[in-house]
Amino acid sequence: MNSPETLAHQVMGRIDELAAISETPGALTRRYLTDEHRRANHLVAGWMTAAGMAAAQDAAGNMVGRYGGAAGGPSLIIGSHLDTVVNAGKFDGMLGVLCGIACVQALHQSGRRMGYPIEVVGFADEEGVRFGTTYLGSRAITGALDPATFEQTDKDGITFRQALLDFGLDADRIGQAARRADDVMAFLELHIEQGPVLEALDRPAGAVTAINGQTRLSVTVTGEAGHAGTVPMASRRDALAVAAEGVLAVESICAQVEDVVGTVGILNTSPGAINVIPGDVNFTVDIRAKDDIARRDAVAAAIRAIRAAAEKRNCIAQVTVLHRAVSAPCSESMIAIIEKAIAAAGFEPSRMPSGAGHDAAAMAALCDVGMIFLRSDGGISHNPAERTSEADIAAGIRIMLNVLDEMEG
Ligand code: HGY
Ligand code: MN
Ligand code: MN
Repeated sequence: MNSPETLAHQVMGRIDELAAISETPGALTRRYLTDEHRRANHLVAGWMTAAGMAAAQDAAGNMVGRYGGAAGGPSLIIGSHLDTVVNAGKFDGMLGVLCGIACVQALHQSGRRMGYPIEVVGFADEEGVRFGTTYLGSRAITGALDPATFEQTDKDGITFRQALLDFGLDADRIGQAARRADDVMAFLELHIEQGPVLEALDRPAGAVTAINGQTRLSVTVTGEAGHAGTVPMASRRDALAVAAEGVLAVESICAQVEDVVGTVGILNTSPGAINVIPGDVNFTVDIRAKDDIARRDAVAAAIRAIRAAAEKRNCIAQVTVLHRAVSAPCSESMIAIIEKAIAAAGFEPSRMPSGAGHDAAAMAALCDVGMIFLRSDGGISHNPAERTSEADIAAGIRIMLNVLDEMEG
């Protein structure tokens, strides 16, 4: 059987191969239901097949590899996502899929079958960059897609429904991707930490306790475009001034509450000329917290502040909720198994919450979930400088193989 070190070296090469599949040359951006998504799925399907799995794309565009067990019964699903943010790092999501394939490859090479089937899933859309709402691939698997979601549009006005059709899929058949709880033993996700904790502890891996809840808003402010030189300040309806006050309100509201974070990631202003008062602005708000009440209070306060800023300037602010996910606990049994697996690999285990969202948060609606975090160099993520070392990847593979053994019971 290949050693974890050999497998980690192979994973590193595959990380680079996947990173080359991008909508933007020289930077990594791979959104849901694009040609790049199709190409990435094709590459991953080949690796799944080579690892002894039967690979197939499901009705939502997730790439699923199945490795039978010595007995039938519910399967352990190992997975993470293959889509990326804009100008992304190359480990976020992909590392978890590739480590899952590597572990099955190790079993296959030694002719070993676990007592349960294993499925490795490359989820099609975790970041939610294209349609604003996240976990579309994993929510298709849990059967939790709201019909209204299919009418959400991307920046070009293409609906999720149309994009599925363009990709060769059908919104009306996406239910075929859904799994029954009886068919799933548990879900395991290996993911980069995307934060500084493991590096500060000088540990390669940790067990995740819970995934923070998140609310994503789209805010449209309507004022009145006007001449920058002639409209008196007192009579302006400056939509960008409203948005600016809104951005600072999100920052100050979230900074006041422990464990609540808030971000305005996108802001578009129109008409966008140096000598024209902005008449229309659209911006997004992303607020997260471990505690769902604290998150909801912060969201309500931010919306109140944005509306007050609009009223003060005789503008209109429309707020749309793009996505809402409650915080998702990892199961105590999976946390304990992962801690044991980390210790068996020779490392000091640690437990930690996840400020980042993950498909595990969606899968928690279907089954017990567990997450292995791997150290992020410098705690950097959602940035091309994102990196996890080959040695830590080898540790992650060793830990994941230990988890598979522990799951034998
Ligand atoms: O936004 C997140 O937390 C994740 O990267 N989707
Ligand atoms: Mn991400
Ligand atoms: Mn991710």
